[in-house]
Amino acid sequence: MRQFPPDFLWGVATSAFQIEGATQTDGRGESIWDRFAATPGKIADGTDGSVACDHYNRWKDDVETMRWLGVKSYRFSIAWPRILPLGRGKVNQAGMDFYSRLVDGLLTAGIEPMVTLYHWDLPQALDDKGGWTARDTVGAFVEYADEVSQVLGDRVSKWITHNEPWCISVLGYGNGEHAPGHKNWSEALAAAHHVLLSHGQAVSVIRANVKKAEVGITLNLCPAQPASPSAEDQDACRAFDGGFNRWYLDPIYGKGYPQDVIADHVAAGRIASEKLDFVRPGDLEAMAAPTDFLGVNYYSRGIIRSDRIPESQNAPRTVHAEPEKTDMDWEVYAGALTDLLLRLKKDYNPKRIYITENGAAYSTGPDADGRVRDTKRVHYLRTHLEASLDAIKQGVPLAGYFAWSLMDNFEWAWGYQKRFGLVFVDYATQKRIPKDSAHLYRAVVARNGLDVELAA
Ligand code: IFM
Repeated sequence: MRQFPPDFLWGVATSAFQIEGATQTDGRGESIWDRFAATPGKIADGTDGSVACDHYNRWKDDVETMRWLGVKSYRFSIAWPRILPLGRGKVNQAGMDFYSRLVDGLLTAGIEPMVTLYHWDLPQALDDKGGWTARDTVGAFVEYADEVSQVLGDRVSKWITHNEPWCISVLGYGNGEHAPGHKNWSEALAAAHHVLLSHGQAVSVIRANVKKAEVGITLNLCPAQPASPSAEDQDACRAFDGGFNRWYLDPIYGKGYPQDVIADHVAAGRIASEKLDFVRPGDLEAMAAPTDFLGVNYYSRGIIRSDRIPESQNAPRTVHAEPEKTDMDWEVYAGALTDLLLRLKKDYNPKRIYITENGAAYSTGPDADGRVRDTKRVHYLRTHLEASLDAIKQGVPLAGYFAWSLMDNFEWAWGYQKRFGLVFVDYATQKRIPKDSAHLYRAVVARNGLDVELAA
């Protein structure tokens, strides 16, 4: 019997910019992703988020799809520029009303809302003043969190401050693949610090506005394994894990920034000295505000090979990637999810964990009979759910799983080329078609377990 605990929270996840469209409707302000997507060459297929899945207008149908799926919860994000078009100041009532209606619609359908406050769409007006590299943005975020939680807090108890600080800082400010597209490592570190600080400061503000608040943050984590037992590979693996995982986990759980990674940054010339000049007295304590859960986004593992020595001088590889890769070129390897969850319990002991994202990009579309046979996603889903169950059986306080994503959507710098949805979206007609993976997920949720079969 491969059953999940009785109160396991089954959900699906999306984010505002990836699905809503209507970027110029009802007083919404410009976001860094509108500006970035409008810059030639930034989005692989030259598209933008102006229509996306037209969820702003079709949200009722999308809630119906979720009701059909049987999920108990829906994780979505609020577009900051809909609430505060200039980042701070006067609230745009029409924007707030949209989310208020969505929350009511979900509750009527028996689906619990889980709100992410920041999933990357920073108001452009704040970027004009330095974005996340500016300490002022911390205060702006806390004001925004206050406004939203005051209004929705009577109906929403689960709050995620930020989605994936690594992506916000490294992709946004370090390598420039995401908005706002800067390429400066010291900016990336300052941005990460301000994101984590704003998280810590927002926690108490949300708690003050929400009676039974459950507050957390979502990190994208990538478990790493050295490609061989060589000292070089082991050190490269330490550094990768440090920069990707520990840099965010350690401060949130009160351990401060990892010293070994600070030394790596200095050695690489990313910062001038080990004194992080963006850290002020009290910051580390604020960032470590106790939370109710950790949100984990897991997609794949890293097999780490040192680039410090030539391949011929390194030890032969002993860890090899599985042949199956998703359309993102990410290895399909579910075992690392169990390992990751066990490690989180051992090293950080979060009260609760939700897998707030997990999924796979495959471009499978409808066959002639209209059915979307996304067998590879079905396999991905099954194996990762097995891996989640393994972790629960070994004592990890995993309380829920949110499939990424409810439907195909705007995959950032890739545009609409990568499809992560359980539901297929025909962008020309906005028709939604549940894929085989949606049928599987529906069966799993209904049974609260994995002993389910799909019709051939
Ligand atoms: O689509 C993204 C999402 O916005 C954040 N986590 C990873 C997903 C897939 O790349």
